[in-house]
Amino acid sequence: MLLKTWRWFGAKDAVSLDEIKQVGATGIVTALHHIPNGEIWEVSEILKTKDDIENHGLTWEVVESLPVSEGIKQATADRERLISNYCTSLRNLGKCGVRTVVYNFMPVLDWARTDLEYHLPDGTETMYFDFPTFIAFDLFILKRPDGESDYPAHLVELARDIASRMSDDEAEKLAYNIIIKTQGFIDGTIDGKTVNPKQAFLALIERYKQIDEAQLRENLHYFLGKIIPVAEEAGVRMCIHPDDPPFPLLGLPRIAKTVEDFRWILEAVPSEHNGITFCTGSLGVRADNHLPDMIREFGHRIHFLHLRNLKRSENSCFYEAGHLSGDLDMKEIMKAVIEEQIRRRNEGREDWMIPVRPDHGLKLLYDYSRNDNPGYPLLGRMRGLAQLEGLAAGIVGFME
Ligand code: DNO
Repeated sequence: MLLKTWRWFGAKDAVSLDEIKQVGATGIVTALHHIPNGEIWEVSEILKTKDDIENHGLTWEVVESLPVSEGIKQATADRERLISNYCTSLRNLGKCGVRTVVYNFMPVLDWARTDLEYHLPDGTETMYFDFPTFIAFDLFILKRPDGESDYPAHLVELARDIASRMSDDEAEKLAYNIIIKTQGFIDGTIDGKTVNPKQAFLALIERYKQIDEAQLRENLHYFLGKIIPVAEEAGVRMCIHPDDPPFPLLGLPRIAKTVEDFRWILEAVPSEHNGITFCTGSLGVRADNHLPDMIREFGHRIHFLHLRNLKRSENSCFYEAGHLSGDLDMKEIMKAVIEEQIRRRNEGREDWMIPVRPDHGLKLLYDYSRNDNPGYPLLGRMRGLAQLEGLAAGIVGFME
């Protein structure tokens, strides 16, 4: 009852396709990471990756991600060219039979964590987002001008105190983790090759001075208006990834974080091809996002699932917990997913199985001697996948 997938970062990934087969996944989630953002994914390049995957007895289920260039998010003069390239890539993916495509519309920064090596009492390691520490990075390390008014006053005071106690090395490490380490490998706007990354990052943020939530929504609407008809023709399902974390950072607008946001996105272009990547770990940071209800409401437009758990604490802080521990009720989430799949199957929908990947994982055992990307340890994800598979099997068993 689960279409089990696994994120693979291509030839550079320390986990090989042969190994992925052993963890029990049948589908691959990947992207053409070697092609710079904004350029066309040619059929020949898509086929190279697809053939490689299929030669290992696996299928390329999902593209994560076909990145949306900053020029599209900001609606610069270059936007038409960038959208036209995006549409060509979608047509090419459709021709090659790769039919589910993830993207996000987060300005400048994709996901954010402040500690990539947070130790849990059982000896495993995970990632932490500490909001005051993030604010310390923004206001006192990056020194973004006029940033204080973007955060509640009591958090700014906490941040000031954190910054005053941080050594230069700690401050540099924090900036490196936020700007580069968590971004480079997922095709973020800044990677290890950028000269003076802090300055480049500030310059990018500065470009959003005139862009508030309403304007960013308009830019997303424009983008969807152009690409969804192409996705329909190409037989490709688009699925937007939620903001992670689901609230504004760095004074930048974020528009994919709440039930209202997703209602707006789905209604903006009412097509099955305009869908969602339902990421429980992103959405679940907000206690006001009731995830099983959201699955029931948006189910027919959910084309991809990222399942993971987290533990929240005060001041909007959280860490990533094991897949079945933490504050999210994974069994209710899984039950809602299975019910949606059954509903689809009864309707005769060909895509009744929603690809699911264990999103992130705890670092454990042999993972410590490996060098996997942050959040993507081999064994931790394998344990997550096994837990999710067992949970699904149990739920289905009780339904029959
Ligand atoms: C991080 C990921 C995100 C995600 C993108 C999708 O681990 O969940 O980087 O891939 O936001 O576009």
